[in-house]
Amino acid sequence: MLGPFPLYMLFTIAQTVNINCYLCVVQLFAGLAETVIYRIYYYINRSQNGRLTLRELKRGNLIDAMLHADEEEDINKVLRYFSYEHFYVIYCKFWELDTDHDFLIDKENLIRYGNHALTYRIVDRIFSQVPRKFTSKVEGKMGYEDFVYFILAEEDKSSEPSLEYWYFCALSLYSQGFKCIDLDGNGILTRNEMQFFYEEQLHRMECMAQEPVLFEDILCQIIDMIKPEAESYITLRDLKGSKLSGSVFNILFNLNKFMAFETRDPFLIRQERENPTLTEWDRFAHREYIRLSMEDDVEDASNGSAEVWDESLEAPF
Ligand SMILES: [Ca+2]
Ligand SMILES: [Ca+2]
Repeated sequence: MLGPFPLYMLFTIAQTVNINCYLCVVQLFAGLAETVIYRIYYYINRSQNGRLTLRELKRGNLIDAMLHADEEEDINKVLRYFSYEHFYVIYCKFWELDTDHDFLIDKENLIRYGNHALTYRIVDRIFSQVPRKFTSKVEGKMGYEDFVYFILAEEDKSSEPSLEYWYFCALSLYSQGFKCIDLDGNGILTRNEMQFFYEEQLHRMECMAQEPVLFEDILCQIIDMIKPEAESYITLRDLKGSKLSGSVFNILFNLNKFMAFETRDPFLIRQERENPTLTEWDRFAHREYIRLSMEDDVEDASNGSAEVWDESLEAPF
């Protein structure tokens, strides 16, 4: 399906790394190709049956992305699917959590994601395989493919596949028709369901001696943000019609992002203003790539030079 493109990428990568490190190139290439494929399927294979149909291909932007990759000399400028930097961020995030490096992540590993941003309740739902059945064959553990789906859903919350991950999963090979935050699976998000998730956020705020925002207040805020057709519950259609649906998910189960939203984090607001065409995912990947590169003690982290690629290889590979 990807045609000659991976070979082109291999050639490009091979030019930028130490000639003595062929194994690194092969491992890097395998991880990169795998990640690109999972990203394509996450966004385009909406039926989640593991097979791309012609209709899905036409509706998606894969062909455009491939043409872009063919014309663009700097692969990192091809933000849809093929960016090396995006792959590097995903891979390093997985590597950081997978402390014993057996390529599997358990519940305790995932709870550390994003500086312990997520609640136990939502991590429980993920490990109950409600949003998506794990492809890992090891019970209670998430594999790399499962992690790619998770991180894209977590960091690109306003995109449609993410809405479906957190709220609604179509009946398919990888899901069982259940819904992640729609606890009773009746297709609507009620006050009780929101309260169930928010309770843990409230408890965490109290533990951190932060001034808690009471559920009644937060419920008014959510209704105000989403403006649902019916005031007593929220439907998938309501969420799809609102630009703030991602923030509602953060209110319910990601404390750090909820706090950033409540305090109107000026850094995030400036980043949005500077690059209004970028997606939430693009901005996250860009921030994290710079952070990871600095951690690797790379001097010129932001210009995508050959030295960056070379040094980067030393981390997970
Ligand atoms: Ca592990
Ligand atoms: Ca429900």
